[in-house]
Amino acid sequence: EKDPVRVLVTGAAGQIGYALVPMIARGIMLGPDQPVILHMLDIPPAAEALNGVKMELVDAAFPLLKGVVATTDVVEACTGVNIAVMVGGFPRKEGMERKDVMSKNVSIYKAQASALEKYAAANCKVLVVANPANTNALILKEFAPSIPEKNITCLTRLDHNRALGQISERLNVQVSDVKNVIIWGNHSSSQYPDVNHATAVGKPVRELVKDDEWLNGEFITTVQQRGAAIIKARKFSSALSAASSACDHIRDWVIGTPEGTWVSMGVYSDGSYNVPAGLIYSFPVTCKNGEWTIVQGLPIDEFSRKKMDATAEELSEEKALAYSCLS
Ligand code: NAX
Repeated sequence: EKDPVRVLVTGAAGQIGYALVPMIARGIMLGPDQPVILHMLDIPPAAEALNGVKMELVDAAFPLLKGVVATTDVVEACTGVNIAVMVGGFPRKEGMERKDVMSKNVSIYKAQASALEKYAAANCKVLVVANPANTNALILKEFAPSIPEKNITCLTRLDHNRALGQISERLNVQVSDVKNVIIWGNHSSSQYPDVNHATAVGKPVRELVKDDEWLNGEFITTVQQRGAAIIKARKFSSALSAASSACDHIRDWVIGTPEGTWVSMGVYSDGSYNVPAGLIYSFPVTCKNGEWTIVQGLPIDEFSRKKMDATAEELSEEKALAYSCLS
């Protein structure tokens, strides 16, 4: 039997946490033959709820689950973890300024970066889910300088999967037959869902849909606004789809993407596609041997260029705002 992998979930008493931890314990993130030890972190007001989640994990008797650490102590939570899924954060409340929310998250991510840097296992892979996801990941990277920048990512796989879902519904094909959509940029409504290189049942999506107006308009806004549509319908924000997409993100990163298929991940920009270096920006990536690589050489038309630049611009502003909270 394989040695267990230690997986940290922060914000584990929250909505996404509640959907995510059973998926991890069932092998959906790391595979059906990979034992896991779950580390769950939340803050003291949620300690009792967190303990309730731990009780349910025990009650579910997951064969792959070899241990559960449920704690409000960041050091205990981070110690020895191989994978860290950062779901905990400070949500925007009504009437709050953007800067105040940013400031709260900057201090959370700064502190958790230091704990991961000191106590996580070497080569720990980090996925930031909590919003503002790209900028939280950037702060985490800045304050954990000994963690390789390639190990720090943020979640845009939910947006990617939403785009696959929309194309599948529109064409009435299986979602598994749609591939190679791209989410460029920020996990926010400025993101650019791009189908120019996407295929369905092996044919270009643009040729099959035969409606550029829809693809350049309603399709894009539907994907961008999907989070808000879920809140309107459910009165809570996306949770099961976010948890499932977080598992997809880590699984593909660790196990690899299938030949000929790419996925979207928020990663540290090296300047590919003229995206400013030094931002955490969502790109198309392939993964192999536990490492992601940005897909190179895709032709970018003028429509795409504008949208890719606009979302980069927003990320640069967020970065500046985050830095202003540090001083
Ligand atoms: P919840 O409010 O249900 O849960 C968040 C949990 O984090 C709470 O239990 C809270 O006590 C905990 N927490 C707060 N500060 C913490 C800290 N310093 N350390 C550890 N835990 C802490 O939110 P939920 O619906 O689970 O969403 C979690 C985060 O995911 C939010 O920031 C949300 O905006 C973000 N999302 C990101 C998505 C993405 O695709 N990147 C999509 C879904 C989601 O909206």
